[in-house]
Amino acid sequence: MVMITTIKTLYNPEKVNIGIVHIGLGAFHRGHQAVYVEKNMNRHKGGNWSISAANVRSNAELVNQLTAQRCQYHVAEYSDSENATLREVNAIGEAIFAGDDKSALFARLLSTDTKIVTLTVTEKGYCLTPADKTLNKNDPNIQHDISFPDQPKTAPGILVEALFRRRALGLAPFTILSCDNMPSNGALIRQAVCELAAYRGTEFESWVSHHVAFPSSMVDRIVPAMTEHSLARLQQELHCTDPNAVMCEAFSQWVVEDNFPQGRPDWEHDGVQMVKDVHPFETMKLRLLNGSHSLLAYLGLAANIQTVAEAVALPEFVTLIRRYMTSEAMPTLNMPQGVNVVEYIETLIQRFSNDSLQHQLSQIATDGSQKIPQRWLSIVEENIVEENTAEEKTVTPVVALGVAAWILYMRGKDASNNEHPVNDPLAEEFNALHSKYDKPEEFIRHSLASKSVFPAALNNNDGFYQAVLSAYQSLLSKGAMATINAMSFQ
Ligand code: CS2
Repeated sequence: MVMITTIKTLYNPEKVNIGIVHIGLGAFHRGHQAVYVEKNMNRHKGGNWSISAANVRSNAELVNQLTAQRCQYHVAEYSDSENATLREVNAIGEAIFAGDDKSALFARLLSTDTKIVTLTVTEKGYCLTPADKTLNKNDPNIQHDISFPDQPKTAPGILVEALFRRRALGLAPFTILSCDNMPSNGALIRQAVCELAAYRGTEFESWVSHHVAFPSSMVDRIVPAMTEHSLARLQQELHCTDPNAVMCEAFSQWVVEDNFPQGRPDWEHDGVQMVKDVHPFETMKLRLLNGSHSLLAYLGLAANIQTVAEAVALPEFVTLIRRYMTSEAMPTLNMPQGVNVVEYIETLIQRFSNDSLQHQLSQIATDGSQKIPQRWLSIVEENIVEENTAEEKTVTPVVALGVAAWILYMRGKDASNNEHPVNDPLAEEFNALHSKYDKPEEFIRHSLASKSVFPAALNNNDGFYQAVLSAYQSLLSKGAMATINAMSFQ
């Protein structure tokens, strides 16, 4: 039996105005940002900050389904398997699928009412090279957007074209707010937009860099992708038959850099932390929460485990992530003022144990090449610089084990040679490396030399190489559980 609390919309959705355009309409947007906007409009009984939410590549089906329900949907927030809040949300005023025809999206982006454009386009949507964070000019979609700027395919290309047209019309720009899991995400979208804008002339590029604000933000809520199974559970447990509902944890956090020259909702009254510097929050969350998630994903999958809650039900995994967080990640963090790191870590472990979510490890494992640089590799890099050890001994054995498990996953075959799909932009590159170098020594050396993922300091670092190699060999010969055991209790 689940105890259900229900929360209804308190404003008339027909009487609000759209002020935010969001690109990347998935479960996370519906369960996180849209809920903060909903709370804001509930408090004001309406307002001008309703959202026009767009998908530009995939998921036209969700757009159609939402439109069929006038964009009303529900968010089921589970504190645990016995307590949930079912929230009605009307904060999305319209849903747009901007595939080949982007006219509806551009109409919104050019509206004088649009003050903010928010993004959840995932790490790869920024079209930056993971290792050095500059625009990836080898990306065919970026090449397309450089050659045909008025028919953009990428998120940075769409933003540049919209800003170009706004400037030509004499309109003020909008503020671009990144809500993706990357440190300094505002600076990253600025980098992509400005590099691309430079192809439209230096004058325009200078207008963008002087007039467009790119605040950073740290977003946090565990919102797994919806499945038939989770929809069926909502129906059974909460009597909710909404096909667009999302299921998530009760916890939610949004820390936003307060830099909105075109105006913003008064989110500080809705639980959003509006701050001057988001960076300490971002690194804390990425290295502790997301870094642990990635460890659970690659090692859990190697041990044939399917969900986060199943992994942390095993004491070995809890010991492993606790050790990673306290001995490897924590020493590199400048914790935000007022946050107690020990409590933060314990809360994370509790959040991971929320078994009502059934958060699939395979979902977290997606796009690892875009995720591990900011989650793990920056930790190793900083440790190397700080230690400056002559013998190059690695001080981050758990990250080395994680990297070994990631490389194993990227082969597309587990230790027993059972195949699995690899959903990652660099899947082919790593598959080719594996076919070319069948000796573990060579495969690992060449994998770590991949400049698309590993920073220069790790391309040829002997201590790190030895640690990854021995972990990889142990994963192959002893399997994941024995490897973790040997490491956690040594
Ligand atoms: C996860 C995140 O899929 C992943 O990579 O680590 O989506 C995670 O659930 C969120 O960042 C939590 O805020």
